[in-house]
Amino acid sequence: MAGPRRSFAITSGHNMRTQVGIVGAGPAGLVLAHLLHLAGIESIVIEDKSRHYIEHRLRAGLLEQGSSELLIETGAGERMMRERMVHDGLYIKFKGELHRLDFRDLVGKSVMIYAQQELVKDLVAVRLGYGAPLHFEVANVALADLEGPRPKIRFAEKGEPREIECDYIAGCDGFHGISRSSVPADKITFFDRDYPFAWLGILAEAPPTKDELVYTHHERGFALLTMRSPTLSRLYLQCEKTEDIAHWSDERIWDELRLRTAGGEGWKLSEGPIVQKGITDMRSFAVEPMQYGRLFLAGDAAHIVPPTGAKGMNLAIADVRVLARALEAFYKAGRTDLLASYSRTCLRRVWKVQRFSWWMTSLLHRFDTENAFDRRRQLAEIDYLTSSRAGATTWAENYVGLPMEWD
Ligand code: RFL
Ligand code: PHB
Repeated sequence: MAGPRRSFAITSGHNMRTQVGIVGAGPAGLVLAHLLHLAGIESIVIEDKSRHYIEHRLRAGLLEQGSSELLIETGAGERMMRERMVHDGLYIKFKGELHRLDFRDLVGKSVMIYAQQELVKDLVAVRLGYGAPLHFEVANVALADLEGPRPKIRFAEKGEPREIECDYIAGCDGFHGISRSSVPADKITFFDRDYPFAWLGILAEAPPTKDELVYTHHERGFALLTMRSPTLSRLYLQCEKTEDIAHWSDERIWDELRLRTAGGEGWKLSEGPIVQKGITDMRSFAVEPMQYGRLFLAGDAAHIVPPTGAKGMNLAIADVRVLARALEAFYKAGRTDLLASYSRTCLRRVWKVQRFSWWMTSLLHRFDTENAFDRRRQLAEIDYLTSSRAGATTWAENYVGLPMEWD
């Protein structure tokens, strides 16, 4: 492997050169670009959507303590610190009764609500603020020469062909990107699990019903009450996999949410105009290894978890933290050992988070293939987890986020 080279990004005609080429400007690509910049490593980020599109795409909302600390420590968390909503626990509702998991008491940590699109806005502003390259609306992205010392990213920009010659490429282009499919089929193994349901999600102009998230187990299916601000609620309902959103009037959505979350002294679901609605698929998916030649896969490009544990964006941030450290060791000290162990290091954590996301999904959803026995078993497990300190602690420890690197 070639030793470290000086930092430079040259543009000549349609060709560019950089140290790390980053495909995708989601949380993974933008956090990686930021960490590399702080380490004095050049990168070029390319994104196939527009800046407006990625800054308004409604997705995740919950950040683990470790993710938010990373953003704050690296100077990207200024607005987040002002606007975030810190949660020291969460509520579980089952058999119509509310129970609380107190993270602070159990594991001494918290989580926070800060919308993914807001984080993306902050990271785009940080990157453009230091004048680093970020190309939006590129087309026909393709990767080449991944096995050799000078891998390339080819794409079209405003109709013109472009090429970036890199030392390394980070595939941060999400589940539907081109990076993962650039790895030859015999060099990568897929692991996946499909779930027999989906989530219907809404954004409503209504104050949150409770000060923290409410995860609800109900005979009719799972429901989750989360939030984006003191005046904006985000709510999810388990629905059929093949559900057509057109069949869900606002009235029907509120009726179903009321039914599933009902019960308990003084309970009243906070309601308001629905400003957005959509259906989200549920899937568990991972690849091994997360590297091929000089291509490193990170975030949703390498793994997907069902949203029940609120882990996808956090996993993306954990991956790129490992990758940034490995690249820094290479450029500063010529070390290649951390790059060689990137996939192994990430996968140790990825599989623990896969397990947790699958487990929380299995615990709280209604599976039509299961019977009354299984419903009783689920309820007994939730009862155990909310009444045993040992049970509650293991849930809290995973939910607030496992250590970033599992040493
Ligand atoms: P992203 O965010 O998908 O970013 C990939 C970027 O790559 C671009 N791209 C390309 N660019 C160039 N060339 C190509 N050929 C390209 N193909 C694609 C895309 O346009 C995009 O900008 O992946 P990344 O960075 O790995 O981040 C992953 C997270 O976005 C994802 O895991 C989370 O949103 C998952 N998730 C949650 N995660 C959490 O940590 N906490 C949560 O509370 C949480 N809630 C959720 C969620 C995901 C949800 N949906 C919609 C799937 C709730 C929902 C409903
Ligand atoms: C969200 O705020 O969108 C959210 C929170 C927790 C989850 C999933 C989504 O488990």
